[in-house]
Amino acid sequence: MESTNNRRSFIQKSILSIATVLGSDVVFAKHLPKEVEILGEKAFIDLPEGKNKDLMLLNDRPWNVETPPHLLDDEVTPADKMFVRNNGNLPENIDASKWELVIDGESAKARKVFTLNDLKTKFKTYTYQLTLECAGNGRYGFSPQTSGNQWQDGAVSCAEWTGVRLRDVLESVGINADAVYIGYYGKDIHLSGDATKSPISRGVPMKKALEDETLLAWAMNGKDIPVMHGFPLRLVVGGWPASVSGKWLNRISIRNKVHDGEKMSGHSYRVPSYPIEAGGKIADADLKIIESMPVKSVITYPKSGAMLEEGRTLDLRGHAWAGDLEVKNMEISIDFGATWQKCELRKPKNRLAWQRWSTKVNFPKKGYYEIWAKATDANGIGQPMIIPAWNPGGYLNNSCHRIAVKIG
Ligand SMILES: Nc1nc2c(c(=O)[nH]1)N[C@H]1C(S)=C(S)[C@@H](COP(=O)(O)O)O[C@H]1N2
Ligand SMILES: [Mo]
Repeated sequence: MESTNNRRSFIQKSILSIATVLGSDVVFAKHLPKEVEILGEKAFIDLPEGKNKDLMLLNDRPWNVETPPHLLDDEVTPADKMFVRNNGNLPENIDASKWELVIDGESAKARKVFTLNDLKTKFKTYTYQLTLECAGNGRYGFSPQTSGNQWQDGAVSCAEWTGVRLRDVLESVGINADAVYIGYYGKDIHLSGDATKSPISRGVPMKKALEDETLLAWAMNGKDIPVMHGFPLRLVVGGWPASVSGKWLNRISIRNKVHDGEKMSGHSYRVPSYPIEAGGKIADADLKIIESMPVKSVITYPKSGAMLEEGRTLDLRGHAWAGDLEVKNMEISIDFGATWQKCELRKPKNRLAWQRWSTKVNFPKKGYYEIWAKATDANGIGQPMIIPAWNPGGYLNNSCHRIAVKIG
């Protein structure tokens, strides 16, 4: 208590003596009750350059910014509305003309270095629309709260990525029969500034690495990848936790064991291999690495809080995705899950792209309603209506997205 009081009186004093915030006068500083802290500088932090102003800032060191669901309404997520999840600081002095990608590792037949130009000219180019969802999306829903960014519903994107197949590049180097995993390394900087440490270095098993849609991409939505999202080269692995899609990519190791890079162990991107009680403890050995993401959906129109005239039909829409699988059914409910109405559901543009869904809703009378959305994957597994299994990292909350609307 005492230290808080000291801090408060310090702030109070500094207001009265300086009476400015970011060079502006705190005009009514003398009226501020002693126990109240001014909101101050933190209210004036800008979003990263080029981002839509309605994105939500979770952290600026490192950048963590999420997209409110109604801003995910585009079929292909544009750069200005794409969530940002950085574990470290941005790389400095990026020079695409000198950028190199090293392929190495115990299970690589050789160590080879590729320039961006090598990648662009020596291999066939592919474009896929790929869903990238942070495994911690929805973390805010868990109770007790788990540490990490308290993402709500918007740490997901589905942009169009252009590049070469990781498979083609790895095969040109040569893969030994004992290969188990690939691990990526990027050029971003550890928050401590320590150049020997990597903020994050994750990977996927060979089977996922060698899929058609796993890309080494240099373009997003037909343009250079924005710096925030990995310029000039990014690994893009759709349907799995977005943390395996390494940004500012400069090395891939073909490993003869499960990759042991930063954030591959402990609670990072791992969940209990058997259910535990909320807040419970579990040994590291009983945590397993998250692979394909679970089925999920989002309502992108209207925005929660919409007011509609009585008697009007509402056009409702959103997206649904299911990790490595396709979504096979989409339903909505306006009566808290008592009954469900089937929606139209489009095929994905390609494997691992989200699917557009839409429907028309009529409301029986005026009043307050919630619209709940539920997707079911090709294996018949649907989204839970309430928060799924608690886990120490707060991952994989794929419960139904809901919005509130008022009629009349
Ligand atoms: N090099 C590097 N790659 C990274 C990260 C990072 O911090 N550094 N964050 C990962 C995580 S946890 C996520 S969710 C996605 C976020 O991608 P985005 O910021 O392009 O939306 O990038 C992944 N790739
Ligand atoms: Mo993430």
